[in-house]
Amino acid sequence: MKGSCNRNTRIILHIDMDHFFSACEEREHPELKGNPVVVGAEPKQGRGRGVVKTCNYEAREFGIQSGMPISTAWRLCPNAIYVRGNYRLYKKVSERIMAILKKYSERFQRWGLDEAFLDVSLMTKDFEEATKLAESIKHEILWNEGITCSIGIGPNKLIAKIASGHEKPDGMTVVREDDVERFLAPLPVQRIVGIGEKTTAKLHGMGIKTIGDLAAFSASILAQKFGAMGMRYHQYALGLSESDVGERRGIRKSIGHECTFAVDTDARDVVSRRLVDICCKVYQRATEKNLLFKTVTVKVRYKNFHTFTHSRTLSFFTNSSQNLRKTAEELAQDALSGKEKVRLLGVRVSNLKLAKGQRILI
Ligand code: TTP
Ligand code: MG
Repeated sequence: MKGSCNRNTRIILHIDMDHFFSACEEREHPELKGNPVVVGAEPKQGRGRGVVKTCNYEAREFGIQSGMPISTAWRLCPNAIYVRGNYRLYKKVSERIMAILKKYSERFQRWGLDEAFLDVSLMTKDFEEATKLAESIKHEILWNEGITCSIGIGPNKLIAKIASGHEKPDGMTVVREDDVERFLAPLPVQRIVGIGEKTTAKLHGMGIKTIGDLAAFSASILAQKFGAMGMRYHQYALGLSESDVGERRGIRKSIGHECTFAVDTDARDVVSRRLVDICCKVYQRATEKNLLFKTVTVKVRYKNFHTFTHSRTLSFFTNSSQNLRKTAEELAQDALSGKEKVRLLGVRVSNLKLAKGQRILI
């Protein structure tokens, strides 16, 4: 490791693999390359159910995107190559990529299967040197694993993460501290991590479309509308984030599982049984990771695609399967009181904490 420098600015890299699942498929089956490839549920000539997990950039040109019903993907591009997921493969490739990344800095944080942060402040003297290091990372991953990634470089995790998504695929975006405001201002608010569909709609209703609009907005009004998160959104819009890079901060903020019924159903016993199965899966994954949870969310998507999510935060952290099941059943009861048939059911636990007492932050 080279000597540290007397800069105050941190230099953080965010590495995000491009179209990860489909890239792994192309790597295993090179004949797929150049064709639109969709990973997800079986399309069954457009009658298939379930969703697109991801797709390569050729498929994205047809308008296909992750989370979309597989039947819509089929309508958009029936000639795409549709593959079911091979999670064992994705996990193996992910582990090898993470091992490569870890060599570059001990300040490393995995973020899901295909993303990671690296703090390279101590080993690079400026952003130019950090860019060279990022180029080496890209080459090493491509050489060893045959897949590309996009890297964002910034003075904190927030900026690095937004930057890595800026020039996908195979991108490299460098945002120095002096450029932060200019870089963020024109971007849509939903590029900020944690601003999802609902918050975006609310912000649009307030006339806030871009990150620049959000930065210029009154922090106290945002706090009135969104509580503590409002203040945080404002800080993020100004490009401010103190969060450190480190495994201790946790690799996930929630654990969930969901499934689409083979046929839409309003049979209460079928839905109830499926809910219990899903709870078991979530419980198993939480205990494997030694996690306690406090918030339970149930998601119900109806035949007409309207989707309701109901959450409850308990007054205590728990890892009890009974607590999970009971809470999920109560939440689902509210959501299943309508007459619509159910298409998809999901359960998620969040507000996680390691059983030994360590708090998991984003
Ligand atoms: P992402 O990094 O969000 O997507 P991506 O790598 O496929 O594409 P991009 O080039 O835009 O980064 O997610 C990583 C993998 O996680 C993705 O390949 C599939 C999986 N995934 C799901 O299983 N469900 C989801 O809803 C999303 C968004 C991703
Ligand atoms: Mg990715």
